[in-house]
Amino acid sequence: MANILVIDDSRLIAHVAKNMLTARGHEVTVATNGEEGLEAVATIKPDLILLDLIMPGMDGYAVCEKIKGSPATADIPVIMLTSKAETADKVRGLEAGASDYVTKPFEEGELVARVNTHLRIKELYESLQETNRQLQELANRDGLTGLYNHRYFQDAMTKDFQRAMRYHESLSCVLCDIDFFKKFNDTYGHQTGDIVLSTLARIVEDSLRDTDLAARYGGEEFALVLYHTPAAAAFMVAERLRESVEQHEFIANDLSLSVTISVGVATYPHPDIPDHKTLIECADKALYKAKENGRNQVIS
Ligand code: GH3
Ligand code: MG
Ligand code: MG
Ligand code: MG
Repeated sequence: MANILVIDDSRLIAHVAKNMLTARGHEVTVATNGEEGLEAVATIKPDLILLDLIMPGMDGYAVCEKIKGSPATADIPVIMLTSKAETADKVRGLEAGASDYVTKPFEEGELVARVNTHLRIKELYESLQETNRQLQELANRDGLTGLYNHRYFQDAMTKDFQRAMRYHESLSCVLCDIDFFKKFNDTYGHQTGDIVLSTLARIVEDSLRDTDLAARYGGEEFALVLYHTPAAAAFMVAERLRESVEQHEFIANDLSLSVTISVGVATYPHPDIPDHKTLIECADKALYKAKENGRNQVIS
């Protein structure tokens, strides 16, 4: 079941709460002052905290503010334990970030019901966060190849260029374009073209370090961002990729097919490259030259 932390200076109260919740299958840890409570929060990362407000030393308000103030623990629901039914205490506790309160002495049914309610809310919240993460990831990806999409690439470039400038790091942009792909589609069909595109995406990924970024820049164009990579090293990565593609046997509909790519490389720092847009433009110009020079080659 759930991992619950009870923080109360009264051992009797803590014991009663522990018994009630253990009987319902929960795992319960007890801390008898604020400091000990915060330590337990950090080490056991409980699913829920029952927190006494009036304690000697660090009181419940201060403990609650600490828990809510740290991103690592802010989402753990806190239920206050208030001995007085005084509204002002409850309001202050809720304002400190508590989700709810239980008045002492406990009525077992109420304690258990409130605990379970907040565990359910937490679970729901976590599943929403997970869905949100998955949606975000999906929104960043290209459907056919699974690589990052154009928008994500542009956003990453904007940020990465800023960082490269600030920390004086080198940053390379590589643009690849399949040669005569229109003719390829016309000859073998669009579906076969799609198979080539997804296979090419895997070759591109395999040619990169985990930290680098690969995106589908356009229809049959791929973009790579190489971090901490000066021009000569970027040229080598691009040349190795060009060679891998040239040597790869693409299998589609029992046919063994081959394609080649032309590649343009640009690297920051460079006197003519003041921003990320120019970096991409330079890579694009280099790619254009590679096409003009006869394709299946890298120009930087
Ligand atoms: P070049 O060597 O100059 O790049 O010639 P190209 O034919 O590759 O260039 P062009 O830009 O004229 O054509 C790109 C082609 O890429 C057009 C289109 O049929 C194909 N293409 C773009 N997106 C997709 C896609 O998602 N799937 C498939 N199968 N083909 C695509
Ligand atoms: Mg107390
Ligand atoms: Mg193109
Ligand atoms: Mg092309």
